Amino acid sequence: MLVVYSDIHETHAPVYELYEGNVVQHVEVPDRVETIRSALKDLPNFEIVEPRSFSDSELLSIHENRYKNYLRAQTKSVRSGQRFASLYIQDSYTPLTKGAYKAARSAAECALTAAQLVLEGSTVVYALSRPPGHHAETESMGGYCYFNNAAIASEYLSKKGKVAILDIDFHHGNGTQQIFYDRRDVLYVSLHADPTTSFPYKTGFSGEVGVGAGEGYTHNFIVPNDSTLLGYQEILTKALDKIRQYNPAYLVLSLGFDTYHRDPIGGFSLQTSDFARISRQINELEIPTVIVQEGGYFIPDLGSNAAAFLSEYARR
Ligand code: SP5
Ligand code: ZN
Repeated sequence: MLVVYSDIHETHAPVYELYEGNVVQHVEVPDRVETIRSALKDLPNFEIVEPRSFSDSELLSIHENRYKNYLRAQTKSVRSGQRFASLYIQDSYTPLTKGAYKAARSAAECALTAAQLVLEGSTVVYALSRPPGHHAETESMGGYCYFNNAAIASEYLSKKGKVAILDIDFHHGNGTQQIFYDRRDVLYVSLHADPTTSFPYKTGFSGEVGVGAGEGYTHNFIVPNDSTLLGYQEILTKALDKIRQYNPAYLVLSLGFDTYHRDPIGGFSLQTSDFARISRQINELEIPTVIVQEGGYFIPDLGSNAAAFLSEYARR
């Protein structure tokens, strides 16, 4: 399996976030991706490749030009550490750092490269993107995300055939939902925690099903907190049925490991071996797949969780 990775992400190192009145250490740190990379690099069946470069037009197929320019200009003037943007921002968790624009652009290029490789005939490619993307909306950053990597890859693939996005990060992908809410050529299916009590606190309810031409092409499945594999797989089966009915040419998987039982900000109870079972079930779809890394913050076990999940695919 090809793994698309660039070390540019290291220049984006958030220091703190503001959470319920406290200044807390940021969890979306460079070590996340480095630990996954080093777990995969020694395994057979994995090959790490650099992203290709893309012009701005792919990025601008999803994001507004003025938002992109703002992010570029504002990050340039951060000297060290971080500050929060005054515009285009959803929350107090997503700081501007000196490297945020470059890293986010490179993360999108990892996802685009993975999509291109799938169009060239690979059955599955993994974009080890960082920062993550699924909370980024057309014109705003949020939830540690700046550009929506999975949405940019999906848009790229949608030129060639119908795309289904399956989002299994712990949090609802409000950005991806917003971007494709009125479209029927890209299906969005997400499993996540109850937004009443979990980030993004605004979208991801089961009544949100799309609008206009996109009505019926968004599906939100709320997973109860403390769910273990059995309960999780029951819901996943329903989500996968929606994808089968849609019969897409391509699958984009937004993959988060914040569903892990030891994750510091998640609330489910999945174990490392459960990730192999979950990926086997998704793999049964047998659709050419771009996997895009989203969240997952328990760094000591991120490498083994990624290896457990991806090894099922690498056998394909
Ligand atoms: C991509 C992704 O998983 N984004 C998640 C953003 C959720 N951020 C809101 C929760 C912040 C909790 N931070 C508290 C850390 C306490 N150790
Ligand atoms: Zn998440």
